[in-house]
Amino acid sequence: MNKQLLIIGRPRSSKTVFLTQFYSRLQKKKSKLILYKTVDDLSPISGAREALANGDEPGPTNTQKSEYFYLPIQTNEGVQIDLRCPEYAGEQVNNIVETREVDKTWTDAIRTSDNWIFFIRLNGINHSFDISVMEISKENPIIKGESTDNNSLSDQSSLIELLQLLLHHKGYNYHLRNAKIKLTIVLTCWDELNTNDKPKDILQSRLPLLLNFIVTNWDNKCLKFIGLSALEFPLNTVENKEKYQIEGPESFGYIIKEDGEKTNDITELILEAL
Ligand SMILES: Nc1nc2c(ncn2[C@@H]2O[C@H](COP(=O)(O)OP(=O)(O)O)[C@@H](O)[C@H]2O)c(=O)[nH]1
Ligand SMILES: [Mg+2]
Repeated sequence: MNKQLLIIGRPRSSKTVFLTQFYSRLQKKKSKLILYKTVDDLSPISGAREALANGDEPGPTNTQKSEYFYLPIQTNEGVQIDLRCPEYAGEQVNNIVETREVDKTWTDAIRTSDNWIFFIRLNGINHSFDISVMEISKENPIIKGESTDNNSLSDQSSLIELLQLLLHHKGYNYHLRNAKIKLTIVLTCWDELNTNDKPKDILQSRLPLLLNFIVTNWDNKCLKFIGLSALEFPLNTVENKEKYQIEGPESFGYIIKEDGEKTNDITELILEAL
């Protein structure tokens, strides 16, 4: 079986950290999935691996860089799956929304993958301009609000727009609910949210419009909502850095399944997305 997984996410949504932690677990055999042969090219994640082993947070992925990270994995039932995860700078995703242009690498990735994993870091989402905070008076007719750039799209609208663009390039028929593409919404950096809620409920409270768009356009059978903390905690204290240096990066990270169950094996995210 040759499955191609497309991980989509804006800059700083934990893509590189996830792929690196995913690989480390596979390599240390601390997972349900295993590698059925060695990985030929580790260069897409080599910088991040080194940083995490030292207890440091990895730097951003080079903007020009766009490569595939190939993982030959096997489930414990013996099913072999070849995963190709594009490893790219998240700015490319921002460019797609801003310019409405999708280059060939991206069009190919969209067309050849029926399993999309959408990474959303809720803490990095900016709030849309809220008309209720506008203050206009006779003395001061200028709008006062949180945002000075009222014409830019809110992050929530951008995410919807992005999904629409991807569906368009996939050749999606808008009259039907999508039952062909499996969409897994992953709320990343879950540790930052300090919550016991289920992933879908959090999405409902934080990005209701996006959730509405997704559930109206997708068949329920092809949808999943998962929480992910690939790091488990930020590496901004000496104590946390030391945990990584002593126990190894692969000892950390967890996912929250749809029913709220927590598991330390982040490779299960891929099983959920298949
Ligand atoms: N607290 C916390 N921070 C994270 C987590 N995953 C990534 N980060 C941090 O967020 C930043 C961006 O992560 P990165 O994987 O490079 O994002 P990418 O741009 O999507 O590849 C880095 O500084 C990471 O250390 C997480 O699970 N929890
Ligand atoms: Mg990256």
